[in-house]
Amino acid sequence: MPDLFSPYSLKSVELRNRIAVPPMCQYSAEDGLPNDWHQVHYASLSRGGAGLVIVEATGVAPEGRISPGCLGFWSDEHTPGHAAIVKRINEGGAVPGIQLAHAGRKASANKPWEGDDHIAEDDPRGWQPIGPSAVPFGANLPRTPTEMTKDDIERVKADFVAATKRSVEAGYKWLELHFAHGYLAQSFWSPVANKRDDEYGGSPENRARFLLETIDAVKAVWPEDLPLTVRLGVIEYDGNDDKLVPESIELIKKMKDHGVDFVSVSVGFNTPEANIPWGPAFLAPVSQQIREEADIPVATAWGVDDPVLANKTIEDGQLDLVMVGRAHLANPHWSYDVAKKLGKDSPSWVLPTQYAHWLARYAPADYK
Ligand code: FNR
Ligand code: XEN
Repeated sequence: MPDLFSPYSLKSVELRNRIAVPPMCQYSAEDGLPNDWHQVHYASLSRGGAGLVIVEATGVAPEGRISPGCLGFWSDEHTPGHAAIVKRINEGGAVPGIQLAHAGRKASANKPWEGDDHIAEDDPRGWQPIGPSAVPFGANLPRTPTEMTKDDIERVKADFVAATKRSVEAGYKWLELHFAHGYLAQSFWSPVANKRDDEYGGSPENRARFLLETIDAVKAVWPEDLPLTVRLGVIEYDGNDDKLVPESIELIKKMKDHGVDFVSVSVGFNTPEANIPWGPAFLAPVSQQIREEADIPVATAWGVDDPVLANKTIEDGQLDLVMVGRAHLANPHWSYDVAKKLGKDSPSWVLPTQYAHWLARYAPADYK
């Protein structure tokens, strides 16, 4: 029976354990370009012992960024910076992944520490967001998006394809399409955000169309032997989940038929009117349901950072990987630390010598 520290294989990729660092925006780029911050941040996360490090939501187009500080991959100028991140993640022993994203109606926002709200319409730092329909998210993101034309849909799919090709070139080995958190693809799936009356709106089959077409387009250029994954919000906690959850499971079955290898299960965040039952591993039960009913490997994040609980979700067959985000920001060596404490550290993935030597000789109490 695998545990948190058993290796995990998917297609040609082998992770040294079952801990992944999920994508976490750093809001620290200019013009989408990775810089020193990103190099240090991702190197450190990889050295900390996780099996997989997924680089933050990376805009496939400038207007697909959440904020002006988000990473991008819409031009060849972005490739060297991403290749350097890949090199650093590889050096630390984790597998390098990337999340490709389009923020849709939630785009053009201020950085969280500068307000987290939509940039004012007359502010030249912002831009006009797009979405499936001219329906704003509301709350702190009140801008009404422009309803996408068929040409817009084709253009965004082409942007995903171009960014995927560049991701291959940069050396990423795990691709996650950001179909969650109320951003563009998630809002096509959402009956709350998608009010279209053409073949991209209405029935679940139509609301799935943009997502499945994007998967097909990306799959054509992503290597067959590498994992093609999605992060999908399968649940909203807005009172309509009796319908949405079974529909999401049917969608995941279709995604699997279209070549998706793995799902990171998350929340839709399509409406501010949700009542989310935050708590330890609260998405583990629905993740397990998806794992069993859609017969696809799954991960989830959101409070799976208690070591014993994280281990149990793997041992009980609820999850294939655990995603541990904020705990890795608090302690980039979280994975190593947990392994050490559970007596599971392996000679093949110890801390770098520069640290390990001193901890072995003059260890603080925790490391003895
Ligand atoms: C996030 N999250 C997130 N999710 C995502 O799919 N793409 C992203 O780029 C980001 N960015 C991001 C930035 C920051 C600073 C945080 C804290 C979170 C959500 C993240 O991947 C994860 O789901 C949550 O942090 C919940 O997991 P933890 O932190 O409870 O382990
Ligand atoms: C709806 C917010 C969920 C958490 N976050 C997710 C992000 C960035 C901000 C925080 C994302 O998915 N890019």
